[in-house]
Amino acid sequence: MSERTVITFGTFDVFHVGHIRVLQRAAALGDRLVVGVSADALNISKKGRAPVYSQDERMEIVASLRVVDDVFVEESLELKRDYIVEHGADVLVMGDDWAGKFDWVSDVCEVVYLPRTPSVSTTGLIEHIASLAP
Ligand code: C2G
Repeated sequence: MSERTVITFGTFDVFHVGHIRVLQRAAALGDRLVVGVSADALNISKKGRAPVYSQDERMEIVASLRVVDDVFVEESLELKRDYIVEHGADVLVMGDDWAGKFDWVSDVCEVVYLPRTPSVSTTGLIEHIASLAP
């Protein structure tokens, strides 16, 4: 049987335990995990600010993980189907904050939404660190 490729997407800014857990659970659904790391420009246009870590730094962190086989830059949310086809993915995994949002790619692959890890977020960490400043 051919290997099963899993694809997932994210910003992975200020990398934390919620990020590693979703990547570990995604990897466990197949043989190979490919990760689209969102471009700085995509974050600026969608969230109105640049990530704390640059896209090169975020790509380097995600690529270094044992559960990750390949990384690429996600330039646009609308290109999801193209990325899935290009990387030969059999399954798209997203955290359930995106539940239902990417069902439109289910013609090219299976779509799975995994529960988020509670009580940890990049925004929360940034606020916590900012509160430590004198
Ligand atoms: N995540 C999680 N638990 C948390 C925080 C994040 O499981 N406590 C998951 C998210 O659900 C997502 C992944 O970690 O699957 C990356 O989260 P973000 O970096 O916040 O990614 P986001 O900006 O939502 O992705 O195509 C999607 C875009 O790339 C945006």
